[in-house]
Amino acid sequence: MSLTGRVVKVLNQWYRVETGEGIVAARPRGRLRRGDQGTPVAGDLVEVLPAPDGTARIERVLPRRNRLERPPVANVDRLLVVASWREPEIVPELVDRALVEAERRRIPAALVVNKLDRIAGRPELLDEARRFLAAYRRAGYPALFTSARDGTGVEELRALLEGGLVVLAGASGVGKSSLLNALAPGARLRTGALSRAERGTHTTRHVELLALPGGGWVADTPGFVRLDPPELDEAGELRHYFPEFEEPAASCRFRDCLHVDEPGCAVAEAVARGEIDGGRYARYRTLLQEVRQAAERR
Ligand SMILES: Nc1nc2c(ncn2[C@@H]2O[C@H](COP(=O)(O)OP(=O)(O)O)[C@@H](O)[C@H]2O)c(=O)[nH]1
Ligand SMILES: [Mg+2]
Ligand SMILES: [Zn+2]
Repeated sequence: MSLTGRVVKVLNQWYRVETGEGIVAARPRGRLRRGDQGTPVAGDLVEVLPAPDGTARIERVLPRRNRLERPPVANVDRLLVVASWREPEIVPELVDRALVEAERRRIPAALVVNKLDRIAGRPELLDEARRFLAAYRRAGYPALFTSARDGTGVEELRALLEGGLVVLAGASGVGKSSLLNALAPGARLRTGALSRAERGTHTTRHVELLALPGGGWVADTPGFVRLDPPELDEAGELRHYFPEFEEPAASCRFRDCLHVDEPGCAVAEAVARGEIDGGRYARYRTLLQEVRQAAERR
């Protein structure tokens, strides 16, 4: 009799599947590897058939709600973009690129600026960081400060991650593993120095989901070090991945307005009035150009 479970770890050809009756080591049956969904990835819901030797065979990968490519994780409930304001210094472009990735894959996202303790005593930096977070809140993203060091915001973050499958993304050194250790004290993830997974080059398929104490799963990832523009089929798609543009865009003079220099652009007007954050808008324009240039090269 087959069971349904979730792939929580992928290592070479073996998959660890949490079935509700415990975790089994499973391998896909041969045909599946060329099947519609391709090979299973972490987060996949699968049907497994237990074998007499205690292992199991993956019979079928259930349809995916969504899928991230890097890291390969399916059925993601939230992409948590983690940054720090200092040490390392914030890179807004990375934040926006990660959010664009979430939007195009229809994954709800949220933003954390960690290491609050580093700037808490410096009003000018704190102000800047507050304004930065506020822009994302206005765009509709939950956005909060945390400090993995002193615990600020960790309970709020826990509430935000409730129950689902969360993928953390962010540059190396911002405190992803530290935050996970604060959320799941049993996890004892390596922090500080680059972990082996971060240095390795053959680790793209090696993803592990950690169980959160209150339920749910989280994937600590080697970080989004990618600065390349998203590979969109069409550059015009990009405007749909900045949620704060949506409402004003309905009033643009041209229906296919890209919100760059078109006359009667209601998005540009909203930026001029301060209703849309100027930094986000500027980064949209830069990213749009990059996406266009990348499309021309292809
Ligand atoms: N001051 C301070 N340091 C932190 C905080 N979170 C993490 N760190 C430190 O930043 C470094 C990188 O953290 P780590 O969790 O490995 O980052 P990751 O690469 O994103 O997983 C480590 O030395 C941590 O101790 C924080 O909230 N405040
Ligand atoms: Mg880490
Ligand atoms: Zn427009």
